[in-house]
Amino acid sequence: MGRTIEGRTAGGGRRFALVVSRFNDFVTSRLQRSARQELAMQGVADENVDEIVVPGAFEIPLAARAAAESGRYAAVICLGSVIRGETAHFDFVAGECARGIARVALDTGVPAIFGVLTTDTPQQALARSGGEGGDKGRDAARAALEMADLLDALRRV
Ligand code: INI
Repeated sequence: MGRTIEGRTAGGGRRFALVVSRFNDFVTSRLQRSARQELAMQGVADENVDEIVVPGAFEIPLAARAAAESGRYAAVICLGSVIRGETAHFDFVAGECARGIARVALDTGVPAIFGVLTTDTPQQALARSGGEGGDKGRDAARAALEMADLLDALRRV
């Protein structure tokens, strides 16, 4: 049998970017706090986490791309909240955001993590940002740590 190659979440020594959208900041501030807490728990020093603020989820991919292309970060963690109840163009904003983030990762080779909640209601968004429905900010940080480590491991194979 061949090898199993899997990333670990221990993050000491690596730099990370958080791209956080201001729209629905009653949710995105919770995602940001959880992501930062998780990075710290896993050994990432506070000064190794840069935060980039954008107006809304639609703008996340462009800022994420610039961060990824800078070569400074092991991964870019994208945090946003798109709520269907508040916009007729939910599908455009959420769809373009998701597609754009995926493209950043594939085009640059730097993990770009989709920590964007897409929900029908504000209540669902709150529940999934550290409430009874889970914690997307923490999960996004863990995915970033794992993918950064996995890509390093794959370079060594
Ligand atoms: N941006 C969000 O991040 N979440 C939303 O729910 C949202 N709504 O409801 O419209 C939203 N719109 C703004 C959009 O992301 C852009 O900032 C704007 O269209 C300017 O390009």
